[in-house]
Amino acid sequence: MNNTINDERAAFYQRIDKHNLMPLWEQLHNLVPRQPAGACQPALWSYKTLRPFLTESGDLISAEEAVRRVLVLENPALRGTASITSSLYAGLQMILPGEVAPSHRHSQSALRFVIEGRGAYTAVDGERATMEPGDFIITPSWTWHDHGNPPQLEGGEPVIWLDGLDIPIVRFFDAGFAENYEKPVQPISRPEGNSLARYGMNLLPVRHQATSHTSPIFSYPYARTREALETLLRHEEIDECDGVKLRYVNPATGGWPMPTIATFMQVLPRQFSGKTSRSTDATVYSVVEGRGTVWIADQRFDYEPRDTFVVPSWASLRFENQEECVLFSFSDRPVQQALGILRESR
Ligand code: GTQ
Repeated sequence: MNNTINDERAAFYQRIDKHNLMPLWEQLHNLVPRQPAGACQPALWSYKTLRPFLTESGDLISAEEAVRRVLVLENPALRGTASITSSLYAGLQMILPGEVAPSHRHSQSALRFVIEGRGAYTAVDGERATMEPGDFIITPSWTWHDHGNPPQLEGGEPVIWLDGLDIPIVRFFDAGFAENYEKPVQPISRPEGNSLARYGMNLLPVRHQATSHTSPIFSYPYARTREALETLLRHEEIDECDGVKLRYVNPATGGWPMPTIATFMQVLPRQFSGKTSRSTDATVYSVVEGRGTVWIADQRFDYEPRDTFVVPSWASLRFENQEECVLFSFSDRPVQQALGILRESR
């Protein structure tokens, strides 16, 4: 009897399969899981291990030929998709003294988080920002951007940063466009520091109307972020999960710097034994200062400065460290908030 019905069902599935049909009841539990069940795995990329590969890539291809000389950090469970989480892309980009990564623009939003080296710049819509380690820089959707490392008198140094893009999100929507600028380097129309003076001093131009989805500031220097964290660490309550954690904002709206990617900076105090938290926005971390331990789901990772690690959606997360640690991070939180599906538990 049971066999008969199973055979009949199997035969039915085969017949409807030819018509591009499938029975929901065989898949319902996978399609509407009780809790997040994505493929994304916890992982850590040791900077010590991958730094020599960046040097090698510098001998193999120029920034001009590569357009962007990047080693993509692929989640071990998402190989072949250029994704570090289901929704986000991350890579380490290197630019050598004298090189230019030519100007282009695309629908995808990008962030740069500077890891190593000084003297390079990113130009965004007519203004340059010199890159210093720990700086957070945005290149919003459809803005012209090029990167350069002008030759210095003393020779200069390689500059390396973490790229975070919403490539998988834009790919999901099939909404991606891109074009190259007519020249490798875009013209400069405003002096460096102009947007920070206009929008980054707790002041706004008097008739400024916030009309854009993106922050009018495109460089958030580490020196200021670090000072804020230091002050709060000394005077404020420490969150038992996050230490002291701040989010980067669009100063004209209080919203996120870009509509698809949230960014954060946090300091974990000395002798910290954090409580467990979880959240549906899978998050990529870049270690700025200090060595420590992070528990992600049931895995332990020991990190040091410049390492990158990824925390999947709804994985339990717990920090433990002796030294004071500073961590930069980014996630798709603005998208989940806009859709009303963000969930956290602490
Ligand atoms: O710098 O414009 O890592 O377009 C991937 C795609 C960097 C960039 C990436 C890009 C860029």
